[in-house]
Amino acid sequence: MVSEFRIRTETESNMAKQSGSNKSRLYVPEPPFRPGDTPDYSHISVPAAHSPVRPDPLCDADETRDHATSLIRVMRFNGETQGDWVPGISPEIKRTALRDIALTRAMDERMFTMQRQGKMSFYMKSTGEEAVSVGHSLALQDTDMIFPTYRQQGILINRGASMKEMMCQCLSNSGDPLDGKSIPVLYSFKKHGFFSISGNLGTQLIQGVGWAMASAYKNSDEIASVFTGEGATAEGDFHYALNFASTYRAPCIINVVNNQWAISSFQGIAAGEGETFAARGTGYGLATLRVDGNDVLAVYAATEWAAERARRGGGATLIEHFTYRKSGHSTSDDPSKYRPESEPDVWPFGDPLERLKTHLILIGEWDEERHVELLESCKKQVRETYKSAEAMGNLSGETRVNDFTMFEQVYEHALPHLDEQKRMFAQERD
Ligand SMILES: Cc1ncc(C[n+]2csc(CCOP(=O)(O)OP(=O)(O)O)c2C)c(N)n1
Repeated sequence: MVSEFRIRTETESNMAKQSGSNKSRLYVPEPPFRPGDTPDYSHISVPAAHSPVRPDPLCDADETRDHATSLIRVMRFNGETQGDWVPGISPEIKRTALRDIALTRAMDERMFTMQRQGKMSFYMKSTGEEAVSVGHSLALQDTDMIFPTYRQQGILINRGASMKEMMCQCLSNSGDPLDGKSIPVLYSFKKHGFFSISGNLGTQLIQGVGWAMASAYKNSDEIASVFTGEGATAEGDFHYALNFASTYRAPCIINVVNNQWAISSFQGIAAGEGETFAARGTGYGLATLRVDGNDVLAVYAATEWAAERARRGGGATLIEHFTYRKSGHSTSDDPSKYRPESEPDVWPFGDPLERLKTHLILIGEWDEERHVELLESCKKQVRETYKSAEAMGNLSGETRVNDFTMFEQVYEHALPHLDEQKRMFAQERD
């Protein structure tokens, strides 16, 4: 079954018409819109917040086949909730989600601006897709292990990681908890169950599934949650991970964050034009869910289902979070070169912060005044934290980094060639 929410391009149907020529032709997918085009997503049918039925979390994986091609939604655009995926969470938790999305966004904004001012070398925002990490994190236990990509800073915010330490790493200064061993944004927070982010895409997939297998071997009830962008599903690592997760019923959740773009390559380049990314899981016999990633309550509900399944011995679930990357890929990217500038504004699933705010106001648990105060307090917190982080140095000024840490902490025992390099380095410094 082909999803009604997939994005089929003009080129694809033209190619299909030409197939009568009996000659093979190389097909290179093209995104539906390029700079200068007026993006029009009216062909994507956005379902009212109806949801496919919520099966028992221990159902046969086969019962989730249709979930791989439909879309779990809880919140309608007018803020009403409906369907059997509505999570039973308190207004307090919903307000926590609102705050964490707003805080993540405020931090991203500030750090992007500071990179532009030369205070740090690099930064990556998660604007538009914050509900995926925040909603997901809220539905897990703190002891569950996260194997993230570089766009799940919302999980660190939700788990209460030190924003100052995150900022110090980005500033490459003396407060960097990793002593300069990882670049900005590629965080590692052992105490928050947040595995070291790798610059090499996809490595975390097999590591996360392996961790989950070990957890099951030890009869622990801790599960792993593994993330990838849709672009990196084109890598072998993704398929190895699915194969192992299915074979050994590893207690994990494999999250594909489909934000439509992998730098300048649209999702069709990772074979997103045909079947959904969720349907990759079906092929491996995994339970699969596809969720509106801009609907934080739907993300929460899907995660809660998959976590229960994993914890109770039902094995792994693949969740596709259908969302949109509003900002550039990173500070090194210029999205106006490959997509219309208005595309983020016309994306038909709205903005996650606005959608949750509308819902909370509708149920009488929020108002415009409190919302303005929230945004202001997030900005203030970020501003003040940044100030104290920058007091420990930045890239354009005195960083006060202890450069000798580059020789430490990687190997358990000293190595002669590193000792020699350290000695030469010290001589040059004198
Ligand atoms: C093995 C590997 N190949 C290529 C790259 C370069 N690269 C870094 S991010 C990226 C795009 C990834 O897109 P996606 O997986 O969709 O995640 P997103 O950035 O959209 O969150 C690419 C190609 C890399 N870092 N590692």
